[in-house]
Amino acid sequence: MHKRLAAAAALLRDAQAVACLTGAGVSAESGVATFRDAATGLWSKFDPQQLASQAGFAADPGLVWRWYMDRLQKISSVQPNPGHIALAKLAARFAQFDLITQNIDDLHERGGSPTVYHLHGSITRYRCNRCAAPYTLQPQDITAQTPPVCPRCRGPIRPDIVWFGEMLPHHEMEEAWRAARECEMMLVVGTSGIVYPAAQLPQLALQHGATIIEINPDPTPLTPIAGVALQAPSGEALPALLELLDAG
Ligand code: BV8
Ligand code: ZN
Repeated sequence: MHKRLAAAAALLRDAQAVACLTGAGVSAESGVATFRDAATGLWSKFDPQQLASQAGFAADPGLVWRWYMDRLQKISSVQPNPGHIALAKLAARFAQFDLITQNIDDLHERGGSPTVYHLHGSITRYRCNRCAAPYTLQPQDITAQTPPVCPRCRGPIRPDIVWFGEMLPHHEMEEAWRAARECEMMLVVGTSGIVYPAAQLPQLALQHGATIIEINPDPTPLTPIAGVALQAPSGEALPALLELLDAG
């Protein structure tokens, strides 16, 4: 592992433009279940892909609302881990650094990252599922058994995130695709590389001549295109990378 860390640090040392794509794994050491495991405990009998969809919301709005409120309470109760914090510090070392996340939590922001492109939206924002009017969550909504109703059109309120089958936000996609084209190095941290179109970004970076550094304890469909695969938890690998770069 040390040899690979040194190789990754050597590649990053002279880089000017770096991009980073993160997935649920970067928040795992904060205690937030990864998406593949989001259906743990009482949710284990549900398929997250079913719940994270218009069909799932239409079928049982209360169930989906409770699933998100439980995840919101979990996210609000945990802290950014050393991986989030090291990533924010690493970013400051490069002339250009773009952080793109598939995560809906705000742990990158709370870990010190100033600009985060959320390809799949954020659980901190809410909107009407019918008229798309933004909605400010009220304290009583957190424990409600059914979604709040839109003050404007009485439609059901939902988190401002991207469900399966829904389009990704235009601005974030533009920025992420720009970053993938411009970067010399792309860090791919804590993602199973299964969900599209996000999973296309490492391929796009590679096509534009970038080198991919993957940080994931397990191999993924992206591992074969990684120049360096650090098979370790991000909460350990990212601080170790930062230390090597600081050592000069
Ligand atoms: C769209 C918000 C179309 C919700 C999410 C067949 C083939 C190809 C594509 C498709 C297909 N069938 C359907 C599709 C499209 C679909 C898709 O890709 N499906 C997949 C499952 C095949 N994509 C979509 O529907 C997208 N929209 O395509 O629209 C369209 C076109 C035109 C017009 C209209 C519509 C929308 C996708 C976004 C869905 N929303 N999230 C919510 O969170 O509730 S995605 C969801 O899964 C997560 O948010 C996350 O972004 C994503 C992937 O999960 P990961 O982040 O990778 O997490 P995962 O648990 O999978 O893996 C964790 C990894 O971490 C593991 O590798 C693990 O080893 C590692 N790890 C664990 N611990 C650590 C660690 N790593 C480091 N350190 C550790 N400590
Ligand atoms: Zn409405």
